[in-house]
Amino acid sequence: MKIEVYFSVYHTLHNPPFELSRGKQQEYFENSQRLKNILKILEQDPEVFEIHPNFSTNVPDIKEVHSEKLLKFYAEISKYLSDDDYHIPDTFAVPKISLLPEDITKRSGYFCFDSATPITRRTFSASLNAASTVVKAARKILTDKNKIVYAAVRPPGHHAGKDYFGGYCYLNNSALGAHVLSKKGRVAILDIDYHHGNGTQEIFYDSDRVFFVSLHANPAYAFPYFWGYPEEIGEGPGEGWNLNIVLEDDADNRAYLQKLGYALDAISKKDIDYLIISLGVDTLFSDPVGGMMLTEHIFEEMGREISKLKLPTLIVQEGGYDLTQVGKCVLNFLTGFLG
Ligand code: Q9C
Ligand code: ZN
Repeated sequence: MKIEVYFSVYHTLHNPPFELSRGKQQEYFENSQRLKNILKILEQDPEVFEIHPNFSTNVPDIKEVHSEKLLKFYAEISKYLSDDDYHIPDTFAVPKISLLPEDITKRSGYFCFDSATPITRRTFSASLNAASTVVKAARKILTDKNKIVYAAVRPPGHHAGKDYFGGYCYLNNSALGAHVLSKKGRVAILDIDYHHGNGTQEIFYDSDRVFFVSLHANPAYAFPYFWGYPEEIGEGPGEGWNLNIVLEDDADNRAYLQKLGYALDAISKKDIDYLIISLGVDTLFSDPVGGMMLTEHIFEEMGREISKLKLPTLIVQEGGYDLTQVGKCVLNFLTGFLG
């Protein structure tokens, strides 16, 4: 069997010069080398990976996932910034504040929740291209349910909410894909990035059309800190449709597979038609941003276990920052998935 790979060709347009993390100026970990490394490895096996570049930035229904004021903000700040400029908010609105500053350079703190997510002139274009790639990939799943489709995209998406951005994410790619699929059936999103997918959780928190299941490091000490606890189970019709499974930083392959087993069990107990995997490989022991104790081989095992759900599956790239290993981890996952 083949895996169709869709990739966001304009990802290189998003290339901020640095990030602020723990109060310090650091290299931008979510850089274009990540995706280049992944594609380079997948290109080596054209028998298995059928690679389709996506040049579109068209995202129909984007307003059903993100607020108009967030999109308007992106459009305006893109126009404001010159070519090698970058913007990092320095003053953040607490959630209760609803006033929106007129000045575009002061408005970012209303939408952004961390200091590691700079905006450049082309950030919005690159993000639209990533989102558009995932929507295209989701449509492919609808027309051919036997397909396994992998969306090789950046910037990633799972930290971006309806009305906010952060954690290297601007538009929620997986949520946009889930939105497309949820019109035709029930969807489960399995988020295996090291970090909790707070944005995806928020977008579907009151929905019983999309079951969000996330395995991640304990938010007591791991980003995004304010979300990701097991007590967060969804609300209204969505109650019971949000599942957070917490791991510790010392989690090894065994501990991880055990908890993945719980997640897969929970998904198989619901009547799910489509699966989206938010694939972060920043659980690798050597990852400079995340990092549990997982080794690269475990990703193959993870893919194999998840494939046993036998669901039409869309795999969406999220984190993974060890530039020498990210491609190998993704390859292992996809190989495992094929069985
Ligand atoms: N060192 C994704 O993996 N910075 N986002 C953490 C503490 C933000 C990660 C700061 C990490 C965001 C998609
Ligand atoms: Zn992550």
